[in-house]
Amino acid sequence: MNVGITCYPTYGGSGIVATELGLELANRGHEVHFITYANPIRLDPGIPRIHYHEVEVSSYPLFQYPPYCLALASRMAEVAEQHHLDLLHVHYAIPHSISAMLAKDMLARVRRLPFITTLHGTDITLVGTDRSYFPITKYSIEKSDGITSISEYLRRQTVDVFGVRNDIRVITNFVNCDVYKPDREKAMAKCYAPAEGKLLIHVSNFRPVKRVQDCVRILAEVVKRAPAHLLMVGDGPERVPAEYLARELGVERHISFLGKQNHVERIIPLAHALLMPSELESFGLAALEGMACGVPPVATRVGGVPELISDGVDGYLEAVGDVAAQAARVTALVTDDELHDRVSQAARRTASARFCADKIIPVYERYYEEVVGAGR
Ligand code: GMT
Repeated sequence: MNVGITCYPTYGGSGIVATELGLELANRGHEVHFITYANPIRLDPGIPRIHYHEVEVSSYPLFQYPPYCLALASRMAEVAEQHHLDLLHVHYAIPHSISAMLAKDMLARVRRLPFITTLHGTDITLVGTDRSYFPITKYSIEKSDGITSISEYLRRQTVDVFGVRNDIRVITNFVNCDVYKPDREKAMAKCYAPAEGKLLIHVSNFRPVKRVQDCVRILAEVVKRAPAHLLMVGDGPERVPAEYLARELGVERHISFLGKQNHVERIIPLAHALLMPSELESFGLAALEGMACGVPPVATRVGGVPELISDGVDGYLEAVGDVAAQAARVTALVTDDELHDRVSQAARRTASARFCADKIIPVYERYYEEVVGAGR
């Protein structure tokens, strides 16, 4: 198939899922056209069957807000016509599905161009419920030829909040289990924490919803009982407050802020536990990446996370903001090798059995066939 994919190309779960999906589809012989305003961060250039079309938004003194949504729609229509796209697959409803809808209308006289919208979470739970975006988000969902959601939780939320009647297909996040894999020796860990015991890791876009400061508080509790060092991977508005808190709690030498990293699959396997203390996660891709690497996640019982983690089996779920409980779980994992091995192996098993790319990508392919076939 010829597939057009649009996503936010910067750091964020939806862009990562879209990029990994495109790479997996290209590996399986599809022609994949990314239509975005920048090269998606995990997309290394020069991969066969991957094409990149940049969306340029020209500014003009009259445009206080350059109309990205329209520039994207024009580019989508152009690419679809030139490269005979079978469908557009947009990630994150706002504004991508509206642009796809316009592109579809623009081509309607020439050919059918169905589009699928994948809902990732904040497009529904935060942005979409903002009154100014609510009607257009609802409309874009209703107009999509196919809708997927990354968890059952998000599917229910979408139906409850927007009252839409579309069939919303749950297709979960996935991970490439050959790329994300355990490293039992963890030999490179000492490059990050020479003499400071086990590594902990947090990976996110450092937005308030991630409760990044809880990671610092958890680390501060853990180091009272066992030597540990926390790697903070990513960047965003909560980074500076977290750095400040680390100094305030006197634990700054036990934490490294690594910023944005393109190859987290090389760093995650070095850790003994992954911290995900989020206020909300519709799925929790970072936890899945940790599990595939045999790194047990210590997370919060929110949104779609219980669909991924079985508490006490392949990771832990605690209440949002309960730093003491999360710190106790992490302390147990870094001090009890037998417990760590058991949870680590179960985490890898869950990732392999339910969320590996080779299980999920065929589900997307079948859905593409269904949506494209519906118009024949
Ligand atoms: O919160 C993020 O990491 C960004 C956000 C996005 O849409 O870019 O992530 C959402 O999509 C991820 C990939 O599908 C999910 O794994 C995250 O759980 C979800 N984030 C939230 O729901 C807060």
